Amino acid sequence: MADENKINYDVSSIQALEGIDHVRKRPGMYVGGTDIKALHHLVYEVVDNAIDEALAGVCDRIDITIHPDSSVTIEDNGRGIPVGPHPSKKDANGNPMETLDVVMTVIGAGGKFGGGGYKVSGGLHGVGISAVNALSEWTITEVKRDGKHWRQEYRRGVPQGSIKQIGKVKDETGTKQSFKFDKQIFTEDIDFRFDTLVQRLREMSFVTRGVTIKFIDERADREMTFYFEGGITAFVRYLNRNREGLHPVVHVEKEVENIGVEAAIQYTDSYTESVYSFANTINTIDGGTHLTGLRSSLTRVVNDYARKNGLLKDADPNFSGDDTREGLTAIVSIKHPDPQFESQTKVKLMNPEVQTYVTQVVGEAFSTFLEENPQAAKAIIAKCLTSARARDAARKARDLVIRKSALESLTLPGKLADCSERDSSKTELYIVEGDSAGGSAKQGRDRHFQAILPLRGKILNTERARLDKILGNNEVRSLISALGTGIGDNFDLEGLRYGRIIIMTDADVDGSHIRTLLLTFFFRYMPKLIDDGHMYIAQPPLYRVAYKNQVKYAYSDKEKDKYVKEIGSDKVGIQRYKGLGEMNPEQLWDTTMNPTNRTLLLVTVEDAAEADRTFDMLMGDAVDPRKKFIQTHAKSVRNLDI
Ligand code: 0RA
Repeated sequence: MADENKINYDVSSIQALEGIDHVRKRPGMYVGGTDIKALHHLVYEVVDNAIDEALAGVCDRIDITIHPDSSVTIEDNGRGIPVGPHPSKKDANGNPMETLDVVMTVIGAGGKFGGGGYKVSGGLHGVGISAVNALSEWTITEVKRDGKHWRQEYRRGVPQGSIKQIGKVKDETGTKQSFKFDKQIFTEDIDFRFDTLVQRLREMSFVTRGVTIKFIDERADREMTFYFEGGITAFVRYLNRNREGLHPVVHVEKEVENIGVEAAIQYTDSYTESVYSFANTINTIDGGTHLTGLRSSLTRVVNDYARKNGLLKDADPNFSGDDTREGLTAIVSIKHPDPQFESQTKVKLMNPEVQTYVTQVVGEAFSTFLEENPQAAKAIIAKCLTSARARDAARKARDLVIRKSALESLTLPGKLADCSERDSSKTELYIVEGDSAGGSAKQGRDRHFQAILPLRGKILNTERARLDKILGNNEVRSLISALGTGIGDNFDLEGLRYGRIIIMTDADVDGSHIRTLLLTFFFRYMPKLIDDGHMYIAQPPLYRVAYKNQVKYAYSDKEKDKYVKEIGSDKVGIQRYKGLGEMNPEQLWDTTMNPTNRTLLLVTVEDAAEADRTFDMLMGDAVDPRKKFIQTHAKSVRNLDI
């Protein structure tokens, strides 16, 4: 009997160690890899657990701090991770394992036991804080619970001795988790990005009402606090801060069959749709049943109202979904005890009942709003009418352009310096800002497979303009005919003439603006190019560090400092490249275009919502936030991951 137990005991602790080992060997299975996205995942995992406490109504503060050494502390005032002997898990000696150690080290045990309620951590990510612990060089966990203050330390997932009481507390409770990501795992030169975390934390606080999230970045001495009394209504106001609302935000919140449904809706004067969906505070970027429910109910309600009030005549067709979504800003946020997602990474909600409930709740609230606010209803429907007409006009204009560009594709744009290779899997198109850089690129390139298209000035501001206008723009037209794919609904990847499309702009404010404009254009009208991995951003060096006949190019300040140190600061000549135009053709080839030396940044729509909002901010009417954004980003352009 005793022997039998002994075997079981060993199994428990060995399981923990094997689990940790497995996470460290296969981080991809737990946090999606070892890239910058995976790195941020570590923070989200712990924050998700704290958010769960907030959703359970037992936590209203979460403080996140990035320290100068890039270790992170996440502190909440939730119930605290349970402390004391675990009811079933035993250690190698047959003694019960410490519960805190179980939560922190047993993979898959990190979740909360029983309890019901809404969860983020159990729902989507669910890898548990043990995975974060396993991928950290060290972790320090402090818990305040039952009047006691506890502390435990881990190294690469392994507990360092037993948990210690380090003090007493009055009635405070909570968890404080500090960890330093392990450079043995995250071997790339990556670090947390303030803006990425801000984005996520802001969203979480919008959809978790009543929680104050404070984010401190000690690396750069900046901090932000998020608290939105108004919840998602405030979220909509925030998204519309540069737009004109046609009516006050419509808000509805209801619980149906234990599922929380909340939506906030406002039509604006803009031409874009900004609709975001959340399930248990997770931004479901691929939408799902909650989003479908929201959209279909709005289209139905608007059509019903327009018919009933004679705003659509018998002869008029119904508004299409697109017509009723132009200028729409809306959030739908659901809280579900058992959310089903399409897969771990593709964030799409699948629960079918959610669509029914959202359609019901939103439909009822929005039709009541229209009935009670005829002025607003009129404005919304007028907007839908204009957009239906514009869409019609745009379709005609587009057909015309497409017919024309079929002819034009025989006559490629004059400023395109094409390559001789015809196999598109081997060819590259450099889109270059300005004529002088374009000249250097034309001379420096390998004309066998590299084509150059210089663009003059800034292309049209695509966010504010309609498709028909955009298509009329000369710069955009030459871009479209050079690519050969067509555009919008008529986009056809088959026609693509270049396997790689590389945006090459200066590393300054103007350059970053032009790059964003181009990305907006591709994001909105040729998203498949991004999805299929055809879009790249060239990485020209920032410095030339020279000593005698030794020359090195540095792509970051850090790298420049390294070279200067290697050679000796008194001897080197440093040239800072302010623009591509300062490089001669040979230098441009060596540093930025030669496939054997260059680095290209693949453009991925990792987070379409983030990209979209970045574009919104950059393209909106308000100049101030735009300036600020470009300036704070000008330096970190190399890390651009939209
Ligand atoms: C397990 C069980 C319970 C809470 C937690 C874990 C918990 C984990 C984290 C991670 C960060 N902050 C956290 N706060 C709580 C439930 C505790 C109970 O039922 O009292």
